[in-house]
Amino acid sequence: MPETANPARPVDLLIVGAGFGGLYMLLKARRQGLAAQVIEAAGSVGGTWYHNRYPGARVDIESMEYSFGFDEALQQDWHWTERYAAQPELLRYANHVADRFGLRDGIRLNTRLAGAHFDASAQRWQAWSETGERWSARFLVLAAGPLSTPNRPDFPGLADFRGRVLHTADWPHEAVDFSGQRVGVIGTGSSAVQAIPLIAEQAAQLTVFQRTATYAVPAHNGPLDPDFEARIKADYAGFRARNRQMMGGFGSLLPPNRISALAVSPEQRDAMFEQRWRIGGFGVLGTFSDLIVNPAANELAGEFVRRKIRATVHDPATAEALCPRHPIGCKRLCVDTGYYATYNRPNVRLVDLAAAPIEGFTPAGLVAGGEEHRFDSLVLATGFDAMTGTVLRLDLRGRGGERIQDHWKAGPLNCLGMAIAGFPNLFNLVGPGSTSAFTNVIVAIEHQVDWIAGCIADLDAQGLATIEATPQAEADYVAHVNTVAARTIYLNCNSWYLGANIAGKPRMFMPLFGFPAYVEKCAEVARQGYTGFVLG
Ligand code: N01
Repeated sequence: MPETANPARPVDLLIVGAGFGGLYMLLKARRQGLAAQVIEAAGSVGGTWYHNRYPGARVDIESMEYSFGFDEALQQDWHWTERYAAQPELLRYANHVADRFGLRDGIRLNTRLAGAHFDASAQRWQAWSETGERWSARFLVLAAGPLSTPNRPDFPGLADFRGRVLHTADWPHEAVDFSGQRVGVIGTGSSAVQAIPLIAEQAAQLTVFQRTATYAVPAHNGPLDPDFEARIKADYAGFRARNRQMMGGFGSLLPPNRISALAVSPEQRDAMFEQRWRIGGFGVLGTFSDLIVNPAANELAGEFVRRKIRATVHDPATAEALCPRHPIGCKRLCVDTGYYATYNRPNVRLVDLAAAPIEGFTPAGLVAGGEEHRFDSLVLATGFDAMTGTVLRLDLRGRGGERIQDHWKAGPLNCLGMAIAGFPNLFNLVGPGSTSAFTNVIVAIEHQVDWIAGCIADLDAQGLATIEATPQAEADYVAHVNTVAARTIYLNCNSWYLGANIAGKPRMFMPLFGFPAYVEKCAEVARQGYTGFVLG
């Protein structure tokens, strides 16, 4: 810990990050009479929706679901303009929440946490920022987001490229104008799928560099239907409660799906896929009960989407290159507006890196498969060092000075997707082991924040100072996450869920599938007096 002249400010909770997680944690802590401080590296609240400003950035869960449910007046008063809200509206919503609940005076902006050490004698976290502020906190809540450290692959020669380089997750605040430009996009995940159709409309020429083809289902976005809004608002609490019973914490309005894809005729199957395709969004993956657990059923869904791609994309070679071969849903499904059709434009070209890998950059562009591709601007849509990247950049040390980098050497060990053995009184919000990646993340955040607040209240009621997961509980929990994943198709491809998108990252399946069972598990641990934890 660096020596600074600044005295450490004592707080009950130091909360890192002012996205949806940090905002709700601050509100909850204050309502419980705790002194809490949020620190945020960015210049405003909003987290993900502050940084990800690329063209087309919007949520892929319906706005009426992707919003806080903890306050009836908030959810009644707020009006979303579109079925899937765009980034500016989501950022306005985060700011509205900060203002409505008077949170701003508890948030220190432009303040990046540098490190935190657990002081076992004082039973407190001693934390400091890159700008020298210090805090002494009973509890440390990391709410920095599972997708907050952009992945910038180490392409040979990239520094030689003379054009502009942008990253979707770190997009400039001023408008970027691609008019008349030749643009290259590397990556075809969710960010790229949203950005590509809009960049293609503006740029003179767009070249997309694809390493793995992606499955995208239509969003059918549009203005929010006022009748639908009124219907939801007539019983918003009931709607939220029904969504919490769903595997992903959303989607309770979709038609029931209790049958196997293998139990119906091909004609019936296609009709049912088609029905979901017309509704749009992630519901396509829930057309049948077994698409995520049975590879044969999954293959039928994958083939349905491949047929859609072939029917949409005119050039047969491009269509074939766009057809994914891994199980659908194994990498996060993308929700699109005109993604595949964009490849019919005369100014768009797809380069299949599987056939022609990137060899290196030149001042004018990049060389792939022996051909030089020239462009004025390059967009890296290469994703994130997900779930661990942000935490592993900290100087975080637990009991006995153990470094998080050592504790997580073989992968991000955790208990209940929140706690880490040897790191008492630390809660990692929507991190490894949580259901965040498979859940409407706001629902996941609300659940974890409520659990953490309840845990602190229980400790305070009993006059206890610390809570710490045991190494055994941690090992058991990580085994549980992996056992659940092994019953699904999620281990059958290279995804960021597995850490497989980052060279050298330990391969460990990080998110837990199944929100309702997770909620029940957390509740049971608390009910039984925090089994798997040592209270001190
Ligand atoms: O990132 P990604 P993202 N050379 O990791 C490619 C959420 N999100 O920012 O598949 C060449 O999905 C990589 O290729 P491959 C959502 O949870 C939500 O798009 O690894 N290519 C892939 O094509 C999502 O899952 C929303 O072979 C390289 C792409 O870059 C998560 O964020 C919108 C490469 C990265 O795709 C991440 O999405 C956006 C290399 N060295 C994001 N390295 C919505 O709510 C990587 N790639 C709508």
